[in-house]
Amino acid sequence: MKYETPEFVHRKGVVLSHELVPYDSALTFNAGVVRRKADYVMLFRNDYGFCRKDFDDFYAGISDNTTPKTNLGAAFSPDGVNWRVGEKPVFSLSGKGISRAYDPRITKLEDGHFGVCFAVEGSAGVRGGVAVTQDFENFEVKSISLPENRNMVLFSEKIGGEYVRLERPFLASGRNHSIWLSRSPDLIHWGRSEQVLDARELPYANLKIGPGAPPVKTPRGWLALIHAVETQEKPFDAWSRDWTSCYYAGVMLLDPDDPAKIIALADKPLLVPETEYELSGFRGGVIFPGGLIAEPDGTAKIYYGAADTVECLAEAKINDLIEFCLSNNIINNGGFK
Ligand code: M1P
Repeated sequence: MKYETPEFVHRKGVVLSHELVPYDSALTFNAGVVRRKADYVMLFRNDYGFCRKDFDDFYAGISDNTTPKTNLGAAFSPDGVNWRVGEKPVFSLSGKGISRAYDPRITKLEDGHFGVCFAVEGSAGVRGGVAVTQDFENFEVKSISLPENRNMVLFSEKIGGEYVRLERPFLASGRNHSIWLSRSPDLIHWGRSEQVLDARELPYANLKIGPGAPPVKTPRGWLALIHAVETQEKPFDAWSRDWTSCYYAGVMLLDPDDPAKIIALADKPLLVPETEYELSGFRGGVIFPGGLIAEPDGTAKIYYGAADTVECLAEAKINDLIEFCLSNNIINNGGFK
């Protein structure tokens, strides 16, 4: 690998896999996580209805069952490490040109509700949705964007009196998809969009980037995880044999009052696929961060999907994440802003 995970990031391993799910499940990954008063809640992407053998059969010309069905499951934990999955899936969308919803991210909002962002796939392409819930059983969908957009994350506070989200529209060129910020008075109508980061400005991306977990407020600004995609020459060990996209997790600090402005952005990734469970699976080489929890003792819990197959946890000190952004900052080093 061209990059290495820095030493201050400590992997805790896989925290959720399909074996823990009491309903049809093949892959459990790309979760959003939030801490409540007495426990932690995770919404995870649950792909089902196919398995590795279907891909082997596909390459042997005897099956074409390579498209999963997807729903979202909920899991609960007393400590953020040990998880119990609820009895049935809690969220799915289909109909009106939508075939499935996936990649949830959760934000605790100021009014006590939880904002849930997700992507939907369908006949018109990929779109980004925003819902709210109080109990993780009933969800009110507030808005679903125009195609082509996804990887939405909500900020936990209104800024300048408005809800704010990061998102990742697709460019018509098919490359260099970049991170944007939009604002809303009501979680329904979104606009006043600004570009935050162009994929071409990030040294460890050569294809696309996207927002990761909902940003966490720190004394130095909003700490925001991203994912960045760099295509490699050699394919990873993946169910589909030609998978060459390497997904890193990265980190940046955004201005507390104007989060469309980056204060600091490290020139190298925060998490690099290195372990067996990150390097091989449905799509080997993928690290996809969707949850960042700031603990009272200064530890950050980083939740990420690995290889589009399992959900993992890594920990780091919040101060080390901030220092990593500041000391490797491409903005101060004659970067792009
Ligand atoms: O397979 C890797 C990831 O690909 C997409 O992410 P993005 O378009 O942001 O790079 C998503 O399908 C995601 O679910 C998946 O993990």
